[in-house]
Amino acid sequence: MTDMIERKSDPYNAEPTPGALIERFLTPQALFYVRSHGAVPDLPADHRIEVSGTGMASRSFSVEELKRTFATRTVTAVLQCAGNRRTDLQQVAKTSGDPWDVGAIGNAEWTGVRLADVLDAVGAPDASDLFVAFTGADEVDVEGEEALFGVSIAMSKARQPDVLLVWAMNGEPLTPEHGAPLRMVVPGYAGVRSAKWLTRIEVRDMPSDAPIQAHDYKLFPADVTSDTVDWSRGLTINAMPLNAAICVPGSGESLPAGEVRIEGYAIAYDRRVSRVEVSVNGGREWQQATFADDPETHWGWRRWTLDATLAKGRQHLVVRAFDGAGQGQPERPDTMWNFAGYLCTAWHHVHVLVE
Ligand SMILES: Nc1nc2c(c(=O)[nH]1)N[C@H]1C(S)=C(S)[C@@H](COP(=O)(O)O)O[C@H]1N2
Ligand SMILES: [Mo]
Repeated sequence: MTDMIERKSDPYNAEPTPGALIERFLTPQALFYVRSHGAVPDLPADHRIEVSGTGMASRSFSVEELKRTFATRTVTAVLQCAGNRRTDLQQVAKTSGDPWDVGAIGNAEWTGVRLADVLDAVGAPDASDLFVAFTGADEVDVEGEEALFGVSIAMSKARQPDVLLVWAMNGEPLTPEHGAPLRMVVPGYAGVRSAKWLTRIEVRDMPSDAPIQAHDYKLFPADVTSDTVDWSRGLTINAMPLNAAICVPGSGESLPAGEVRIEGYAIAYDRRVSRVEVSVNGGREWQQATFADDPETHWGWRRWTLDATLAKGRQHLVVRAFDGAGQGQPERPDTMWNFAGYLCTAWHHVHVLVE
């Protein structure tokens, strides 16, 4: 697909071109970034999901049984990889991880059943010190450690009504690369917690000890490197921070002089985006952008536009967003550099040539 930029061929990892990403409020599956740590498993239509845990009987459900047993719920939510915009951190200094630009994010309408309903049906205890772990059918390699994909979230998040076991995206069945036949969607959290190819849900008194949970997707200060890292001391990346990016025009593009429409996205999750500002002179002066979307839930993104007049020459565009508490984004990526290249939320810059 020409609108997708491959970041790794085996396993296939790709993001859409920024221009294609920003065309629609709901990102079509074919344009939705793919982040897979291993090969896409081939699961049968009657695949069963096992639910078990401390102090409860174990039970299994096919996707058909889930549909029949529980109320269907649809939620519009952004899914964003913690490595989105890693290229901006890699300009500060080398990091590990694939070089995602601004497209390791998408906004979709997810349909499934509430994890809370499934937990209630199997008699899972609702204690705040418990965790819910998810296992995928894919074998992954984390720094030489081979294991099934596994992650976990706290019971308090697991019981939020928008946390779903999902079989459809934008009203279509999930495609294999996005997790068919069933995946988790944990709105507001880093994409990694939304396990694809779900095979097992387990209530535990500890977080998952799978390598993806224990030895990956953690945030460290700048003085920690891959050689010195003690994974037990990192911040587990769950709730995602405020972010914004310019998608049109694209970085390095040549444009005719005159009026140009600048477009992009902003996302603040729980706090909702309150304002987006764009500069066409490298951050000296700012203009307020107009929102193109006003989603019903705060999990959805807000695309924005700004019509500006650009003079001939090299021009430097910048965006920054503010959340519902009036809090903005940090200015520079060097203040947030970390060796694995996670959570780049600095003001986003795009350089263009106006002719
Ligand atoms: N089983 C499994 N689930 C997974 C992954 C994976 O490699 N295997 N990748 C995670 C990561 S890091 C992200 S960002 C999202 C990406 O979902 P997508 O490929 O549908 O965009 O899925 C998550 N769930
Ligand atoms: Mo991710």
